[in-house]
Amino acid sequence: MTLITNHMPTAELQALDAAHHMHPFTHGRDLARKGARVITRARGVTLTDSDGNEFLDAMAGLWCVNIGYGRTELAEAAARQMTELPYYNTFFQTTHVPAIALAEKLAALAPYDLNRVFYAGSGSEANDTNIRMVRTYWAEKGEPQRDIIISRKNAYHGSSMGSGSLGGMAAMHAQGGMPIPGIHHIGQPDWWSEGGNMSPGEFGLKRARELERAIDELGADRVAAFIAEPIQGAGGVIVPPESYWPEIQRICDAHGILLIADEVICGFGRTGNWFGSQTYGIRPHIMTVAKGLSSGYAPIGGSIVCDEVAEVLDGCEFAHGYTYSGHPVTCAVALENLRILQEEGIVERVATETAPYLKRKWDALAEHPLVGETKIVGMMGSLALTPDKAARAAFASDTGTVGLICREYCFGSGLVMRHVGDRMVISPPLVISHDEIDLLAERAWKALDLTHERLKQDGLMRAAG
Ligand code: PXG
Repeated sequence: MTLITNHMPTAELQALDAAHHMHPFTHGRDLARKGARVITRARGVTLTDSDGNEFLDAMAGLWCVNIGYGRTELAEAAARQMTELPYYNTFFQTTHVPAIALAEKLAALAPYDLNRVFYAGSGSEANDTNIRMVRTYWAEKGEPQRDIIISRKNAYHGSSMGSGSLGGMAAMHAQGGMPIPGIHHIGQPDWWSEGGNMSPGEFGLKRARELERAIDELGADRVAAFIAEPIQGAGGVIVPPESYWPEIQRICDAHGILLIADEVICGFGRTGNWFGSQTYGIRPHIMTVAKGLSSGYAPIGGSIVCDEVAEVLDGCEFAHGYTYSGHPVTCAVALENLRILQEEGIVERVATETAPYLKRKWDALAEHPLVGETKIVGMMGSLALTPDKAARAAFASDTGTVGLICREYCFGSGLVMRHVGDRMVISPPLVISHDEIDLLAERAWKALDLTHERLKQDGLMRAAG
């Protein structure tokens, strides 16, 4: 049996990693110089590295380990399924029990008439599916010219050519020929950074109406769909003003364009409901899911599709699919994860107990001299770091300089909190306890203090001009 354990000194593992392993979103030479942090095990909300250091993982891995680490039931579900039927495909008019059972379960959990599932192996693949699906839908309806998908700047929808093009990350678009044709980006509802003198409500309406303006300019008969995360995750946990989503919904309805809610982060309890769409009263035609669907224990994604879109697609052969669409082992793992989320009442507990508690602790960080706004919905939150709260100022240093310093102090304080530019973000496992929330807040405060001291010493508490 191949057991992959921590069998070498950290430095040797780091050297091998640098020699042979190419990391996502990482400057290779910088990392090689420093050595990657080697994570060896995890239980509950706690990670352990190869030197025995422990960290409270306030990111749930990459926004995905919703039920927490170490649930052996999922390992057992995978082992059972691997023994029974490790693989079969869902092409060529075949199916299998795990794919059927999970699709039925997702249809029951998803709101409205989102009753059909197209499986993928990740969120990126699912969003690639969505691009082809909405364009094929309109072609089947006799409107093949409706091929433009509107998305937003600073959105994240994945890293493949299609999903990366839907995303609005400038650094990604600068490499490798993205975006693909037919994707149009409008502004994001980030009041803190971009709202100027407007109230959040006015700004939310203004940014939503950019969708209407884009539809008018591009031509209503050219627009296939609008895609957005209910709350932008990788963009920095940008919580939209209350006015934003109702106006987006009105515009999509008025112009008859399809609405895709990317629930890859917001889904499966993250916002205190099963889906972010429920938190915001959004009525999507398609929801993208991944991450929390299996709590990250196995790679799976999918598109949950409304009856009308599915019925139109039923009229043709949709020439699309992945070897691992509906992989039996990942479906079995996801089903077990959903059983645990449901039977243990984890989503309800987030809504009624832990999220309100976390919100109190999180909002108290606004008292810290470095923190401008705090934002939190359910179990996803952000802090905007600033040298001048009243002016909502950005730092004079390159964006991300301060965030990176803070992230390093978080690690040093036993806390995994990510930075997006100069925003700090959290997305802890949904099973985090009150005591662990106390620890999270204490460690975050300590890291902020250390960051503040360092910024003062280095002359970095200056606002951009
Ligand atoms: N949609 C959303 C909203 C996401 O957050 C994807 C799609 C793509 O999913 P896959 O499974 O293909 O990665 C994501 C992924 C970060 C970070 O640093 C965020 C993601 C992935 C990697 C890093 O915040 N989100």
